[in-house]
Formats: sequence, structure tokens, C-alpha cells
Amino acid sequence: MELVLATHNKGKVAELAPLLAPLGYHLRPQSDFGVPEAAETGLTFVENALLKARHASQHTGLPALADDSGLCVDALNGMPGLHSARYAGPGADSAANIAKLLEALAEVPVDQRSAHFHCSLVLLRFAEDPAPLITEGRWPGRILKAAQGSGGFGYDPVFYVPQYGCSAAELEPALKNRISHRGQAVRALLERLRAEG
Ligand code: ITT
Repeated sequence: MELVLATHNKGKVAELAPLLAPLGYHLRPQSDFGVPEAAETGLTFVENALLKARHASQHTGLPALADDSGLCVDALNGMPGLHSARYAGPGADSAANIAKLLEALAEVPVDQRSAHFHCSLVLLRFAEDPAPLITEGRWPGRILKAAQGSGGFGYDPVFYVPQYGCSAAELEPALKNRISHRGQAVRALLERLRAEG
């Protein structure tokens, strides 16, 4: 059975593939039919994940899974949040987004740099599934003063993980998956599917 991964983000695909392995789906990458960024018009992570999953599923006639996620920084009232992918403007890469974040927090002391990653997952079990499976994950940490490490993607180099004393970009991929927002959301999804039988 095929499942479309409704994302263009290679970092997400690398993390989702091993997490979803227990389902035994053949994962089909989304090639040229993704939701354009401008069409991600939801006001919440869940709404955007629904838009992406529906679009992929309608386009292919296959089950689809979408991940909408982001980094919410308390001192910035939850920004970059829904705008995490393009915080520094259209076409911005991770380095530009991180530079903008560090600049915005330049005067904020260490004890006030709390943040969390959020992930909303939407699974359409079939193309017009009227009752999608929705799960979420939340990963607390804080924002470093400078980037550290080269693993992961996005904001990982500036996301400090207190229980391991390093940035998310310094964690082994399997360990990040064990504790991250995305890992939590996928495990919740697997449990719900198991409960459905
Ligand atoms: P798709 O919409 O194609 O899935 P995207 O990257 O545009 O890709 P989002 O709109 O959900 O996806 O934006 C998520 C952004 O949040 C992502 O680009 C990163 O900047 C950040 N992000 C999410 N999860 C992350 C993680 O595990 N580590 C670091 N940054 C993360």
C-alpha cells in the first residue's frame, strides 16, 4: 500500500521515514504537486496540515500524511510559529531564518529564551477520508545565543535540549526522533491506528 508524504521538506522526510516504518507503507514522495506556500492559509498548524494532506490525496487518489510544524518562541509571543519556514521572507533558507531569530532575541537573557517545537500530523487513510486522523507533539527547549552542530534541519542548531545539554543539531537522528515533537506525533498516530485495529 502506498502513502504519499505530503511535504517538500527533505529534513521531515528523513525523520518521518524510520518513524513510519512500522506501518509497512511504501512511502511515495511528493514531487511536483505540493500545495504552494501561498496556499497554506490556515491559522493553525492543524489547518495547514489538513490543506496539505487533502491536496496530495486528491491529486494522487492515495492515502496521504502531512506534517505542519514550527518553532514557537515565548519571548516573541509564539513567533515564528506558523511562519517558521519563511520567517526571514519568501525563499529564505535556514541560515537566514536563524540569523533573523538570533537578532530578534539579541537582548533577551538566557533564562527568558524558552521555546517549543510543535508538530501537527494529519493522516487521510483514503482520498476523501471525512474523518482524518490528527495527532500532535510538543518539544520544549530554549534558544541558544549562537548556532551549534550540523545535524537535523531548520532551527535545530539554535534549539537547546536541556536534558542532553546540547542543541537538537548535535543529537543522533534516532535520539531526536525519540524525543522530538515529530516523534511524539508519529507515535501517537501509530497508537491510534493500532487501537482502530
Ligand atoms: P512542507 O510544507 O512542504 O512540509 P515546510 O518546511 O514549508 O515543508 P512547514 O510549513 O510545516 O513545512 O514549516 C516547518 C518549519 O518549521 C521548517 O521549515 C523548519 O524551519 C521548522 N521546523 C519544523 N520542525 C523542525 C525540526 O524538527 N527541526 C528544526 N526546525 C523545524
